[in-house]
Amino acid sequence: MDFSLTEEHIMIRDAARDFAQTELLPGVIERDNTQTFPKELVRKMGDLGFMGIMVDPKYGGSGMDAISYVLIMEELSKIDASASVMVSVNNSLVCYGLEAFGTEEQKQKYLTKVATGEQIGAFCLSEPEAGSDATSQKTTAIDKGDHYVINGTKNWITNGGRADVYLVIAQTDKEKGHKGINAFIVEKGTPGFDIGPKEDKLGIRGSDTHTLQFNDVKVPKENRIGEDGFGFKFAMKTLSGGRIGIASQALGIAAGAYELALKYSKERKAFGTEICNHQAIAFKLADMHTEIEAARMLVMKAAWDKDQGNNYDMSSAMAKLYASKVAMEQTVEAVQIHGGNGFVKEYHVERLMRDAKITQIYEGTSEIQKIVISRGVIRD
Ligand code: COS
Repeated sequence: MDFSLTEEHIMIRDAARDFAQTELLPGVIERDNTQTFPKELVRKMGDLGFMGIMVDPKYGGSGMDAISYVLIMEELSKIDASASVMVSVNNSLVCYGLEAFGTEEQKQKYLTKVATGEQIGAFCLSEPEAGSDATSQKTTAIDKGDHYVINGTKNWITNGGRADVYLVIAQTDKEKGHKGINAFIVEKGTPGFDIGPKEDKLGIRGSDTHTLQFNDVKVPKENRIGEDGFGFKFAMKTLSGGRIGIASQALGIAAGAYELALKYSKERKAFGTEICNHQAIAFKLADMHTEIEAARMLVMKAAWDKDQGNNYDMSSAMAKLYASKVAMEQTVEAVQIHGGNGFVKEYHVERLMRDAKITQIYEGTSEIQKIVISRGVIRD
């Protein structure tokens, strides 16, 4: 068993670290305050190949592996989890969904643009009454021969206002249950497709989250992904990879907070010495380091499974469940180590603590991950 990274992986990780330090760190507090993220920064991430990391270069991607993907995600998330969620959704949900299941025409028309970051993608599964219970889709897509007509509402959509290409899950045949669900590519600006106001969120405030309305939206039949009725499986398969992305985001948030806390504890003095010399703090650092390393192992294992062509439903669920728990717990500890300064925005750890919470919720709550894991355990 070899735990070392290749030279190429180290180069990729260092490039992401450098980008995060030089381009994302300046302005991250302001972006969090104002709930904004400039297009220019998205374009720079596209130029570096971060928007289509695992996509085949023939479709404009970087042709890297899943290990590279999680290394990039970890480094971006240490500094700005709003940037990394855009990267995660674009890569694991939109690019992967199109590349793995789209037709050649769909790949040429949409993937080539989304993989370079020229266009941005969004993944639209959640609804007011279908978040965890994803088979209960109320959005309908009625078959009208050469096109479908979509009606309904989608909620909490990452990149909701910014995206150009939306992958939308909807129910075509209610009688067939989840086997009557389809996935469609919907372009921004299609008549009847309206973007609601931006959500005012606890964390990842730089990323834009919206409700979307579909009122008699006509979508050509060639924009359906896969066979009729493939939509639910499409969502599940795609989300398995998405969970690797969010797990690596959670890992990065935890690691970023830990690195700040470690540095602070070596500088801040109390009772005549740097606070890291007090066992109360030193033991916190020991626990943080151990927990984060354990999370990293699970994240890497899930990415490795994907690269090997193994099934990664279980390993991605375990990685997300554990890494998001570590992110939540260890960012709280990082705030504690910072004391009063931890409560102040300029020290960054309070933002990381707020950002951590969503990793236990989106792309399947922790409770959903336990359903996936327990079913796998019992089945195997
Ligand atoms: N890959 C392929 N197919 C899958 C799958 C996967 N990872 N997971 C489930 N399926 C298939 C099942 O095999 C089943 O198909 P068959 O009837 O042909 O066997 C079908 O999907 C329905 O699965 P199941 O009966 O397990 O559905 P449930 O309603 O019990 O739901 C969970 C399963 C809970 C796992 C699913 O609804 C889920 O993941 N929910 C969370 C969704 C989510 O992440 N929401 C956040 C939105 S994105 S921010």
